[in-house]
Amino acid sequence: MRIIPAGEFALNREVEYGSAEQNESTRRIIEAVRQEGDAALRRFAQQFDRVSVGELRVTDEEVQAAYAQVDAAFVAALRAAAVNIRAFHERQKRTSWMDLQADGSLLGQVIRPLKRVGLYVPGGKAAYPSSVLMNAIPAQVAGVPEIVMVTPPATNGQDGINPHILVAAAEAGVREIYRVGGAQAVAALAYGTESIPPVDKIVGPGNIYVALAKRSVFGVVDIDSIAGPSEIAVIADETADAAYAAADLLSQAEHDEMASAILITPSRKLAEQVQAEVERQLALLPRKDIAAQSIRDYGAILLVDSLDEAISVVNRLAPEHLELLVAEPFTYLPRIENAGAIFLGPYSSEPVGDYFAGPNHVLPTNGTARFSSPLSVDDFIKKSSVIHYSKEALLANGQQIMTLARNEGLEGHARAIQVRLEKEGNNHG
Ligand code: HSO
Ligand code: ZN
Repeated sequence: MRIIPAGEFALNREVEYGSAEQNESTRRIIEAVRQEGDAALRRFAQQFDRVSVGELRVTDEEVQAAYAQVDAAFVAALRAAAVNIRAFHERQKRTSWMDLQADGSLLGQVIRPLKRVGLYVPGGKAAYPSSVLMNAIPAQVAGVPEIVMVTPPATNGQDGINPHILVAAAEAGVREIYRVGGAQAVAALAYGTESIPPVDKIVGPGNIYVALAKRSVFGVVDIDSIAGPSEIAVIADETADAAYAAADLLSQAEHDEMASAILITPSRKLAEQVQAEVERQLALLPRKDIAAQSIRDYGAILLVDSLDEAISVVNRLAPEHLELLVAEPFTYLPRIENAGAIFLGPYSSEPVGDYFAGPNHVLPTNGTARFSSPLSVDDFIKKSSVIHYSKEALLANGQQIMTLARNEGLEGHARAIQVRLEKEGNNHG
C-alpha cells in the first residue's frame, strides 16, 4: 500500500453508466418483458443463467426446506442482528402531524408507507443475507404491507435459490419471493407480468445490467441510489493499533477489486506499521486476489500534518465508511461533515456495522455522502400535505392569493377564490 502525502492524492472514480452495448441489451430486455411478460423471464433465465425455471414464485415449502440446509448458529446470528436492525430503524419512524392555527385552519402532514416494494438480491458471490435484512427491515418498520424479493436462481442448472438468502428473507418477514434476476427482474417489478404484480419502488444492489435497468425504470417506479464499490477511510493517530487498522481496511478491500481503502494519519510510524500489517494480513485472506487488487489500485496511506488536516481530507472524500482510531474520537465527531457511517474507537470495527449494530449498511458511496444518507425508514414512506382553511382564514387571505394568481396570469385561480369571497364575504366589506 503506497504511502503518500495527502496533497498528492485524488480518488478519481467514474460513475458507471455502462457501455453502449450494455445499455442496448438492457433496453431490449426491458422491452421484451413489457411485451411478453413471464415468457420473456423464462427465456432470459434459460439464455443468461442456463436454468429452466418452473414456478417463478418460491413456495413456503421451499423456504421451510432452506432452514434445514443452514446452520442453527447462522439463524441465531441473523435473528440477533435483525433485533438490533429493527430497534435502530424504529427510532427513525416519523409521525404525522396537524397544526391548528389561531384562525381555525388546520395544516399538517400525513405519513404513509409505500404500498409495494421490490427488493433485488444478486446471486453468486455478492448474495449477502445481511443485505436482505438491511433492505427489508426498514421497509417493514415503515409499514410497507407488500415487500417482495427477486433473486436469480442458482446457476447449477436447477432453479433453486441460495438457502441463506431464503432464510434471511423469511427472518425479515418477506414472504413473496420470485426466482428471477438481472435486468429482466427489474423490468418485471417495474411493469408487472402475469405472475409478478408491479411495485412502487425497487431497492437493492446488482450488477451493471441491474443498475442500468433501475436507472431506466426510474420514474415509472422509485429506486434507491445506485451503489458504487465499497469504501473505507480510517483516521488513525499514533495510539491506534496497526493490526486493527489494517484488518479494517482489508475488510472493505475484499468486497470488490474496485473497493477503496484509505488510511489517513499524521504518524509516519503508524503509516509504516499499517503498511506492513496490510501485506502480512493480505497474504492470509481467502479473497486475497480481490483485496490485493483493490489495495493496489484504490488503496492508499495518506500522510497529513495533523488530525485537523485528516478531518478536512475526509470531508472532501466523503467516504461511505469512516473509522476514527484516535485517542479521543468523540472530539472529532462534530467536525465530520461528509461520511455515510462513522465508527468511533478501537472496538467499532466496520463489520460491527455491516452486520450487527443496527444502523443500515446501505450507505452513500462515491462521494455522495455530501448530499445523501444511509438507507432508512424514510426511503419507504411518503408524505401528503393536509390543508383545511377556515372561512375566516380564506376571507382574511383571499385578496393576497388573488394578487399572486393574477400576477401569474392565472385568472381561473383568482376566480376560484373570488367566487367564495363574493358569497361569504358580505360582512367583510
Ligand atoms: N460493507 C458493505 C456491506 C456488507 N458487508 C455486506 C458485508 N456484507 C457495504 O459497503
Ligand atoms: Zn462489508
